[in-house]
Amino acid sequence: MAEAFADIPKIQFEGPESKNPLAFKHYNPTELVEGKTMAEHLRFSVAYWHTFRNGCADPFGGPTRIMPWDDGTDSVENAQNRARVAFEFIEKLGVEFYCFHDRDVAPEGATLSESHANLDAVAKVLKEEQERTGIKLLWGTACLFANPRFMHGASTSPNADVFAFSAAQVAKAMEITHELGGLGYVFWGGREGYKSLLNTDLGRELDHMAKFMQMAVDYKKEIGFTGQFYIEPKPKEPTKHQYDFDSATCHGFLKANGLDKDFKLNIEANHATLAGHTFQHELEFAASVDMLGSVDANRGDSQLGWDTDQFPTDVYDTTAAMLTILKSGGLTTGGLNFDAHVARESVDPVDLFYAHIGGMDAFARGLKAAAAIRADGQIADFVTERYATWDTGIGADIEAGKLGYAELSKYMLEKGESDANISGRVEYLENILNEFI
Ligand code: XUL
Ligand code: CO
Repeated sequence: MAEAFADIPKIQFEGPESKNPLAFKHYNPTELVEGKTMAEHLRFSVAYWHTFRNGCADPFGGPTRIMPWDDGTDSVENAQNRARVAFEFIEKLGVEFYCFHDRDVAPEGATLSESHANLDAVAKVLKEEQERTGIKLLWGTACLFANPRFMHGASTSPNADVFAFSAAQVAKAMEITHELGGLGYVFWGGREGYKSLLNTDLGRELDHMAKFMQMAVDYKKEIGFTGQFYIEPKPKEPTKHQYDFDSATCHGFLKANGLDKDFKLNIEANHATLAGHTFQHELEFAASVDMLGSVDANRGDSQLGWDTDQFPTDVYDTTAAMLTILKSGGLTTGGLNFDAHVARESVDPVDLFYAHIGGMDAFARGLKAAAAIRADGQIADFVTERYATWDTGIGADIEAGKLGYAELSKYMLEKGESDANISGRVEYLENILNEFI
């Protein structure tokens, strides 16, 4: 097969002084940071759907991207060829992982069994390419949102047959993920939500979603798949309200249904901002309940307010994210998956390289800055000091569960007034952060 990116060399680290746009300035895969290589920390992944299936159509116009390797048909042969091109790209970029939905790697057939057969035929090529290159599958997932059958939802559809279809589709996607040695499997609730409460039995839909997840956990055991399950929170889009609104909502849902030990969260930056949170807030909450699993690395646009899925280039954001990731012990089964697409006007194949290089360098800078902030220790020391009243005396006794309202009333009535508060020093801390960026 002729190379699709013949005139593009393998991307190398050339350092901050380099002016070569096809080189890394900060991402040096073998450089050690806090005792691990950058590659081990960052675990980058290419998202198949955006990088190889998204022609960048928008509500006002059709696709613009130039993809000379794609014959524009829905044939299995085209899908297999595209898979080979994808691996050529990922290999040249020097990324270790990729992620896919069943329907972006292989065309949907006229029947479910035809779709299964198409997926098998493409998975065969994916496996060959994984073996040839050493590139690994970070996670697989199923597309339960594009086909009109999912117009009311998948597991939360009012149509029980659609629930059954979704289960069959996820079962197959999970089998293929297992077959390809996938490290995880993601549930993003596509159309699991509602457009109008006038036609929705919300409680019943949530029960159905819980049943669906329980069946997935059972099936995982049945087929011997040991990868990590993730839920990917998102508050809205395509529906008005998505049931997996944010990290806290997903945690509550999983906990309420006894599923919290079976899932971690896949936090997406742009989904966080759609929920009215920062990216770091979502990571920090997930970490606080031991559910920080993986990351869909992208960014939104503060002026647009929808899921623009842009490549991450904001070093403040990547620094904040890496601070939380390092603090929580790092990514283990998960990675930084670029769930991002090039701008509609960035039409050339080479733009795919610029986009990913930029994202990788932005996270490498974030990693270095976060490690330097941690080594400096001023911010962490400040936080420790801020909570010092909990380390001894009354605070330690409350944390240990030794006291109740009666004892605390007695304590405070005797004391008369609480000790003075100390300053939160927000600007002082922001200034320290800026020293490292
Ligand atoms: C949608 C989204 C998905 C998931 C996988 O907003 O982020 O691509 O990451 O289904
Ligand atoms: Co995503």
